[in-house]
Amino acid sequence: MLPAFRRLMSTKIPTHFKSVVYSAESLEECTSVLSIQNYKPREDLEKSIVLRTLAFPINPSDINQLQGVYPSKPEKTLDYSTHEPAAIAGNEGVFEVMSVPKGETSLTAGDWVIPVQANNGTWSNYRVFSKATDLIKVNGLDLYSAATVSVNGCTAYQLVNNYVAWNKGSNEWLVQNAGTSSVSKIVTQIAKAKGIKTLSVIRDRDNFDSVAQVLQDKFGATKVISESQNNDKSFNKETLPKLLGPDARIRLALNSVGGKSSSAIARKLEKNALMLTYGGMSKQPVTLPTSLHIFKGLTSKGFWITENNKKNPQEKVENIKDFIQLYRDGKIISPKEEINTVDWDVHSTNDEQLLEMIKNAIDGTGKKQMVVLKW
Ligand code: COO
Ligand code: NAP
Repeated sequence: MLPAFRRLMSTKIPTHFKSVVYSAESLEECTSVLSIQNYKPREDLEKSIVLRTLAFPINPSDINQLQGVYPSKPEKTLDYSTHEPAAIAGNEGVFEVMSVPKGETSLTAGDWVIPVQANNGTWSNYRVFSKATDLIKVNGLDLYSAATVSVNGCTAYQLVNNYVAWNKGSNEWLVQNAGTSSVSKIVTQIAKAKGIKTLSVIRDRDNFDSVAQVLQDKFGATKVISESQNNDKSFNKETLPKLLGPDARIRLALNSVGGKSSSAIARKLEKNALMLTYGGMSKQPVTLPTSLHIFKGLTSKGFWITENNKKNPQEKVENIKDFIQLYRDGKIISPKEEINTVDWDVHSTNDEQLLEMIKNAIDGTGKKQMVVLKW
């Protein structure tokens, strides 16, 4: 951290900030609600924790907020030189501490931090916090892990750890759909570190074999199957037991897709097991076979990290500590290669270019999109 600290000694505290803001929402064209605002922060910067942004990902929930289909909403204010009350977009990102008020000893210039809670607005070059307890240090992670640990890292950590009392050394499995997602890749690595096997379902594709190979070799997925295999009852009866091996128990299903895919992963569970739904990428309702409820005692529950963090912020602090240790131990790798980065050069990117970049990133498909600020 020393070089960052030295650099910051010569960095001037800014007088104006630049943020990506929105006043209204739009389901049809969510990028149309965004604008770039330059404004003088209303806080007394001498008495505040001033942060500069290093990177922020664009998550499905950030898009949901702009679409107006997300129940957790930031407060809108007139603080950003807008005519209508507005909020800064984005819910996570990694920041570097530039300065702290006199007497603040828990943070030092150069520390890397993330906000404890969502809705703080992260799509901005600088942010200001009044309390160090609203921030968590993430020193020790690389840029890409630090920028995504808050939402996807903690989600994966809690999905694996909080619901099933796993028996280490047994042939115990979790099944998950959207096996290529950022969350699923972290789930896979955390599960592997705990000795839990993962059956990852991914959508059919021409390069299925190579994608499955990467999920197995790089992230440690135990087996990868396609959605057509997931939905094929004879595959489930004949092939799957051979893939799983003797005395296998599939104890947990993690659903972030919905529709038919959710029925098919639920059908693989043992009796009295649990399916957690944490996303709905297909935008189809979660459908579950009646018999699973009546005859197999299935429990279907929702999972929302935002709500969990509100109820128990200390748990997030603990999760991050463990996550950093797993990263240090090489059990979780950087998602760098899985991310499409977009550079925001704070010295040369103009407002029009920045807005265009952000809009393109929101519309981007394939890899996770992340904006990286070049200072
Ligand atoms: C969304 C969602 C997960 C909400 O899903 P729901 O199934 O609850 O959505 P509705 O029942 O309100 O859907 C009604 C209607 O709107 C339906 O169309 P019809 O079947 O033709 O009636 C939907 O397809 C459509 N709809 C719903 N959301 C959208 C939409 N059309 C276009 N765009 C959107 N967004 O399904 C969703 O956006 N899913 C993908 C992203 C996702 O998984 N979000 C989970 C957020 S939780 C999270 O990430 C937490 C992070 C901390 C919002
Ligand atoms: P991501 O890295 O962007 O990955 C998106 C995933 O969704 C990919 O696996 C992609 O599969 C799949 N997908 C895209 N469109 C799909 C469709 N129409 N049908 C089926 N699958 C589709 O996403 P992420 O950031 O990891 O987030 C994954 C999910 O977790 C999202 O639903 C997000 O909202 C949710 N989430 C929820 C919480 C919570 O607390 N509830 C927290 C974090 C994330 P392909 O490779 O086949 O394109």
